[in-house]
Amino acid sequence: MSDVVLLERPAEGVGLIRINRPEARNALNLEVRRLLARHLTEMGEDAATRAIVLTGNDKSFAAGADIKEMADAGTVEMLARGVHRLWRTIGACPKPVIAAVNGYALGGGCELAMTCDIIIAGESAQFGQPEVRIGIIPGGGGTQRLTRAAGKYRAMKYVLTGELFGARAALEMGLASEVVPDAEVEKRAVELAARIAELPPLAVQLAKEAVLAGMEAPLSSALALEAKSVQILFSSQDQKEGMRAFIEKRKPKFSGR
Ligand code: DAK
Repeated sequence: MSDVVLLERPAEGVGLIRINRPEARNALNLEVRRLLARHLTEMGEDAATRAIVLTGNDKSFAAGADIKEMADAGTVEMLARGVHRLWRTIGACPKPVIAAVNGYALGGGCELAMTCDIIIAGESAQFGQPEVRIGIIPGGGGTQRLTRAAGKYRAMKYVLTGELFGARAALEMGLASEVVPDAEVEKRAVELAARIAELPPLAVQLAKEAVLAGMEAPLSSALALEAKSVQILFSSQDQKEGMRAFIEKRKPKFSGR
């Protein structure tokens, strides 16, 4: 069994996926990407997993795609590897995914963090899209997701120069959700995931869907989607339970139905 990606269950309802190639600063080779796609798909289908934490180690979340693995590849080979499909699988996980970032999140590593829904960064984390320095451009969503998070002028600065930026800058430009001391990154991510795991899963899933689908739609369509989603939730048991519990001043018991 390969151990380049490890699975843990740090709290009730929380699955943790750990990238484990410390000798390569957690560079994302094909094996790691395939395992990430597989585990995220499986956790997405597993009723006992309500929220997911994706992390690396204290030196690196992920230093990007594995340069050694792709340095000699041609276009046909890159197409055949289907890396873009793996990225889509990762982004399509229906459950909330929280990136717990310590150390480097560069290139494909920064893009991986940006496919997550929440980013918790350690104070000394370093983000960046340095691909231009090695003759390519971001290929896992960096030109688009960084621009949507940070705006054209900041994104352009980093995509065109390949310069790295720290956790505070990431927070300030809307890329990180929170910055915490390095030693607390994983704990904080698990704490947030555990809190989400206690909430009614259908509402959580539709909330994620509405935010993501809405980002790609005109405002009127996005608002219509949001309205339909909230209407649909009125046929769930958890909506009845949540509202009754509020009125009866007790803790709700959600069933996921
Ligand atoms: N790939 C392969 N090996 C890497 C690596 C990487 N991205 N990053 C680090 N390593 C390896 C180093 O080669 C070194 O290996 P040995 O020499 O010990 O064998 C080991 O990890 C330790 O690295 P350093 O000695 O360099 O460690 P430092 O702490 O001094 O520096 C660093 C850490 C992360 C700042 C530095 O290693 C670095 O700059 N790494 C490269 C960062 C980078 O350029 N990342 C972008 C990669 S390109 C696509 C979609 C997406 C992509 C491509 C295609 N399609 C849809 C087709 C994505 C592309 C990328 O991400």
